[in-house]
Amino acid sequence: MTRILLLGGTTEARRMADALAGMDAIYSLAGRTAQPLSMPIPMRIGGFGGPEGLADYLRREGITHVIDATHPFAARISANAHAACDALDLPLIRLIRPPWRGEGWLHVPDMAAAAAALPRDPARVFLAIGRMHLSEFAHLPHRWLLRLVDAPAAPPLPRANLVIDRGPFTVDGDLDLMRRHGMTHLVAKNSGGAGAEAKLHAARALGVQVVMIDRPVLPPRPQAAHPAEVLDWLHHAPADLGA
Ligand code: 3Y8
Ligand code: NAP
Repeated sequence: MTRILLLGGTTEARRMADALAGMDAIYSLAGRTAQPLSMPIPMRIGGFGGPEGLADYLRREGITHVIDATHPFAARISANAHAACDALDLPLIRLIRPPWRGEGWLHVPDMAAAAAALPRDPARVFLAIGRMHLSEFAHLPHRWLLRLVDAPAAPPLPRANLVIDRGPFTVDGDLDLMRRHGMTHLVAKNSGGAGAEAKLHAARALGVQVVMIDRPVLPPRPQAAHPAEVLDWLHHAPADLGA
C-alpha cells in the first residue's frame, strides 16, 4: 500500500502535489510563512523534531515513499530526510530544479561571502534572499531593497525599503521595482526554477551587478527535474527496499 510524504515549500512541490491528487499523499511545510498556499492533498505544517522525529513520523504514519521537493537551500530538512530514509530503508527521491546560469555574475559559496563581495562604498543593493539571513549584511553601509513574504515586526536592516510579496515574480514587475529603486547590485540564491528568475533578467537589462550564492552540497540521492519522472519512480521504487 503506497503512502507518500511530500516535503514541499516550492513551486515544483506544488506541481508534484497536483500530480499526486487522488493518491495517499501528505504535503509537508515547515510553517515559515503566515498564510501558506493551500494544496490539493492533505497538509501538515511544522518541523518533525530533527532526523529522529522525522523517522518516528515516517514509521507512525506508515509512509512507504518520500519525495523531497524542498528548496535547494533547505539543506537541513534534506539531510534529515536522507538520514531518516536510510535508517528505515525507505525510498527517497529529490525533485529539484537545475541551477541558473548567467554571464558576468560574481559567484560566492555562502551568505558571508556574498556580503564580502559587495563594494566598500555605499551602493543600492536588492537583497532578494528572504528574511532568514539578513543579519549577515547588517554591518554594511549600503541602502537595501528587501523582499519578504511576511511583514516583519521591526525593520530588519537600517536604510531598507521593504517589499512584502510572495512570488512567482514577473520580469516587468522586477524591472520596474529595480529601476524605481535605482539598484546597483542584486544578491540572490541560486534557487533555480521560474518563480524567482525574473530578477535576473531585470538585472541583466539594467546592468545591475549580480552576486550569486551557490547551493549547499547535499548527500547524493536519486533526483528528478519533473513530476512525471517522480511518478515513474513511484511505480518502480520497491516500497520494501531502499531505492
Ligand atoms: C514556506 C510556501 C508556490 C511556491 C512559491 C520557488 C518560488 C515563490 C521565489 C525573491 C526571492 C526566497 C523565499 C522565494 C521564492 C517561490 C515559492 C519561492 C524566494 C514560499 C512558501 C514558504 C516559503 C519560505 C520562504 C523563506 C525564504 C524563501 C522568500 C507558502 C512562499 C527568498 C528564497 O519569511 C520567511 O521566513 C521566508 C522564508 C524560506 C528564504 C529566507 O531565507 O527567508 N522562501 N516561501 C515554506 C514552509 O513553510 O515550509 O508560503 O505558500 C514558497 C516559495 N518561495 O507554491 O508557488 O519555488 O522558489 N522564497 C529564494 O529562492 O531565494 C524569494 O524575492 O526574488
Ligand atoms: P531548512 O533550513 O532545511 O530546515 C530547517 C528545519 O525546518 C528542518 O530541520 C525542519 O525542522 C523544518 N523544515 C524545513 N522544511 C520542512 C518541511 N517541508 N516540512 C516540515 N519541516 C520542515 O529549511 P528552510 O531553508 O528553513 O526552508 C523551510 C521551508 O521553506 C522549506 O519547506 C523550503 O522548501 C521552503 N523554502 C525555502 C527557501 C530557502 O531559501 N531556504 C526558499 C523557498 C522555499 P525539524 O528539524 O524540526 O524537522
